Amino acid sequence: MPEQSRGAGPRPAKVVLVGPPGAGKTTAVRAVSEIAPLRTDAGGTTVALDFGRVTLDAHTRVYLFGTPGRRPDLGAGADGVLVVLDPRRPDEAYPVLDYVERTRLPFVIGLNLFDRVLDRSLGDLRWALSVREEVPMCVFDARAASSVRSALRAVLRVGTGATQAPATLADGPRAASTL
Ligand SMILES: Nc1nc2c(ncn2[C@@H]2O[C@H](COP(=O)(O)OP(=O)(O)OP(=O)(O)O)[C@@H](O)[C@H]2O)c(=O)[nH]1
Ligand SMILES: [Mg+2]
Repeated sequence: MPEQSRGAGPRPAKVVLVGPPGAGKTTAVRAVSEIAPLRTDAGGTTVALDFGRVTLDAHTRVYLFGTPGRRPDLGAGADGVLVVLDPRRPDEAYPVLDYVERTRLPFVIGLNLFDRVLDRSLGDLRWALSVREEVPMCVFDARAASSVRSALRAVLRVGTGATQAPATLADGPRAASTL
């Protein structure tokens, strides 16, 4: 980015959170955002978009858009997508995974632990979700800012790897984010 090389501040990135209703998208945006998140919930579910912002480091400021689980819409593109899933309910993930695959945007699957431990291996979950080996999966806690930040870093690594060097995709994000 030209602005970055001129030292004009952090590079803006756009990450969209998608996932079934109740998976933890709004929780994650609220946990990590440096600005008061726009509240668009009604009756416990998001009806418009969550919006937040987080500065990951001196070079990267992420604008977050949490889509309503009942009406996912990636709008005008993104640098990457975090698919937030409840690992106890893999069946609910199929429509959203299908949707994200079709956008061809880089994405990472974030399994929100809901205070639990995984009761099956990531390999089993990958199989249950029918997710390709190339797609990074990470376990995270939607209520913990540091955990959400790690998941966002994984998303941006995939975005960079997908557009610049396939080797990065294979060696970097998967190894770093797969627990
Ligand atoms: N205990 C616990 N509760 C959580 C966690 N993550 C989310 N929740 C709760 O689960 C409920 C749903 O979370 P939301 O973040 O609103 O889910 P969402 O993905 O935004 O759902 P929609 O807007 O309907 O698509 C809320 O009551 C959260 O407080 C978690 O890690 N642990
Ligand atoms: Mg929500």
